[in-house]
Amino acid sequence: MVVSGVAATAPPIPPPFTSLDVERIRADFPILSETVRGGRRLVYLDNAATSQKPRQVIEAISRFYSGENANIHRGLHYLSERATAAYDAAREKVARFLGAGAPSEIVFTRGTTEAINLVAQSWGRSSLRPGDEVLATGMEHHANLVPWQVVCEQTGATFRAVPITDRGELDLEAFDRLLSDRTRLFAVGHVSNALGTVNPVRDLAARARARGALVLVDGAQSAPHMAVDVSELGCDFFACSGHKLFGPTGIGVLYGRQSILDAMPPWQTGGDMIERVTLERSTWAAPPARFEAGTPPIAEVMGLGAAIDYVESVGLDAIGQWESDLLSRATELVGALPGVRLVGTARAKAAMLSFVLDGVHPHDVGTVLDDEGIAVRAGHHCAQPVMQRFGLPATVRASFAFYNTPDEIEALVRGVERARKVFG
Ligand code: 7TS
Repeated sequence: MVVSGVAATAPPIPPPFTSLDVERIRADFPILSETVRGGRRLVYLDNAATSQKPRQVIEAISRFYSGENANIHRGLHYLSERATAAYDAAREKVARFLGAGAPSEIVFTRGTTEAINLVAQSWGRSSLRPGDEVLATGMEHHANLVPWQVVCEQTGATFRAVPITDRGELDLEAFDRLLSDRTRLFAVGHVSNALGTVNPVRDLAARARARGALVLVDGAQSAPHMAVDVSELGCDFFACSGHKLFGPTGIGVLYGRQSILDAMPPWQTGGDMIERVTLERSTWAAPPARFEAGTPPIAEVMGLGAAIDYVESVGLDAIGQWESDLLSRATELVGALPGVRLVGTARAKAAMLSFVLDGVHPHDVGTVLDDEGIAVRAGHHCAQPVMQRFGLPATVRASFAFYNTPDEIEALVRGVERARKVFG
């Protein structure tokens, strides 16, 4: 097979992909058969920003609003009881999906960002002191940096970050140097959204916990692509977002080790999170209710449950294998294009490709690709320290999901070639 537009020096096409019935899977995602930009077939390669939704998720939300809508934990009426049972069942499903010890270790949040802010403002604000340190890394999304900087300012603790190497891996020697008995919490992304690096979190967590630090893993970019087991990772907190996991926006998850959640004060207060309220004082419900003040995003929780069912029906092993094949092919073909420099060449990578094209601004590459119906993200990816580390204003990022195909990678390759011809 010849890929049109690819230089004659392009490497040979690798052997056929592992089997995944990708056409059947794609048929479940209505948006993937949409056309954009005047009739172009949509090539959706912006999955790290948000993933598309299968009809099973869309229908679960629609079914809830059409026939089951009621508030939870309040009414004794039929619909409320059913909604409450379904909400609790979804929490059990998430607990199982992430390998938590019990559903009470799962707090529903609006997303990864809110989950991390919850830990920073509840645990961090109540227990950090001057002299304490919070250690993050130089490859974190702003959501796993800024909340720690803020709580360090509020408490007088010190914020530090593990530097990254030229390949986009964590500098493990620096990690060992920075980790100390003063480190109270280590906050690390499982997968970098700007570089694709998969961090060795199990090993890092063991080292951090051995020094007495808590470990928070930002799993926004890992949960959609690989099997996660928080007990195996050995972390104390794990955060992820429903909308990157083929579920709806507005719902995310915080896993917290039970004994730690039990000792944490509330962050937001109001209905549903109390044990008893008098006009003089109030006491708090046990977790997870303590951290879910107000009416939660009930329909979104139903959608998240359906998304987990869907992902499990495809199988995370099959997903991982398919995406690894996509990544290999994209790396070979895009990496071989004249003028392309890949940013982030870690030995362990998830299925995304960050790159720059010599002499062409990433936004211009994004615009040319968009003209062809190809959706990528061009920018700093909410990871400005990563851009600073590599001396770049931005990169182009193509991020894949299990419904992407080898044909779509070839479309990406043709699009980048065109950008070079137009602007180069
Ligand atoms: N952490 C990581 C590693 C992320 O990639 C993101 C979002 C977040 C946290 C925040 O997630 P949220 O659901 O609370 O917004 N990442 C991206 C991205 O790469 N492009 O758009 C959003």
